[in-house]
Amino acid sequence: MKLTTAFTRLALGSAVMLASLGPVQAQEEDVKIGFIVKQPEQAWFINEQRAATERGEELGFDVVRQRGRDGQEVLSAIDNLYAQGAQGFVICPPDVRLGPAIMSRAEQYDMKVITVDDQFVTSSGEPMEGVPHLGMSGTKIGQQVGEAIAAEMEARGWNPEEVAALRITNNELPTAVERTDGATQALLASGFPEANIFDAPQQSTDTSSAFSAASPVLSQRGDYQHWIIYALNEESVLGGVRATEQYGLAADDVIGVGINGSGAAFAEFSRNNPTGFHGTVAVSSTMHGRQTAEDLYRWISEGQEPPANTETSGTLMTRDNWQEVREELGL
Ligand code: FCA
Repeated sequence: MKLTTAFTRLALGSAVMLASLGPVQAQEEDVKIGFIVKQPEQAWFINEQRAATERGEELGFDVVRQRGRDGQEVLSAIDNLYAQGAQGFVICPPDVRLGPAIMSRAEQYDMKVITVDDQFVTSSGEPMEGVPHLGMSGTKIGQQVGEAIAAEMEARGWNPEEVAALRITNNELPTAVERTDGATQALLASGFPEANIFDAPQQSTDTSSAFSAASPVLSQRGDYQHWIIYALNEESVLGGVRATEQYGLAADDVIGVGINGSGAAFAEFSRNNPTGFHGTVAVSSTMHGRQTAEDLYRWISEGQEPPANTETSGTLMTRDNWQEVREELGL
């Protein structure tokens, strides 16, 4: 294993050398693709990669699952894929601004690329044209989050003037901005006061970074007893909910609604005592994994170009219906 890695490193050391080696191409009919994700430990991505692999088994192509937590890891994953004879990869990048660098490496190797979940941006921050993308329709799904929170506030008889919103943000990621903006729009439309919305910017899109971002905001705004929480995903909302627990707020005083509908939410709904995590807008990570893998396979094997942009929708999942929705979305 070590030897292979060393050889790979050596062989892939320079582009010039590669050009003279020629592409390591597999037989036409042997399709192998990579599936690279930014957070391989997150339930969403575990499911997405698994679904891609299963689609490969059904249609007869190989899927190599890889992690790319930063630019360096992504580039070595691509080198590695090339060395294995892969003809392309699906990727959810750790930073969407890496798009141009990732594409230039892929083009060197003549590999086809599809982005999933997080779309590449150009150096001026525009979505990168020419790379097919499949992701959730962030604004709409965000609006569903805002509507679900507003409905639950009303059900609990809360006066919006006395409620604070913890908005966990990630401004580097356009889909995250769309989602939290969508939720904000829906809340404002329901009569929620803008002045009661407090930002907690997170460093990365996971529970621990959301927890760290949320804690200081809660202590700075100690005068509010009721809190609503939203973010780009349920992992981050859970970080916020855990912060309210640590701060000493009761579950009844908190309404958190996430996005994804993956293992993290199922674990929360399965607890005996409800927490402040009220619900999540579930999107089919299974479909994201299967569809992008299949699209790439057909592109490689049949020359059929995937749609430029596919937007997926979501369904609200709460403690009451999560098992049905899970089944419906094949999660
Ligand atoms: C982003 C988030 C993930 C998931 C995905 C669809 O990548 O970080 O949790 O929501 O979009």
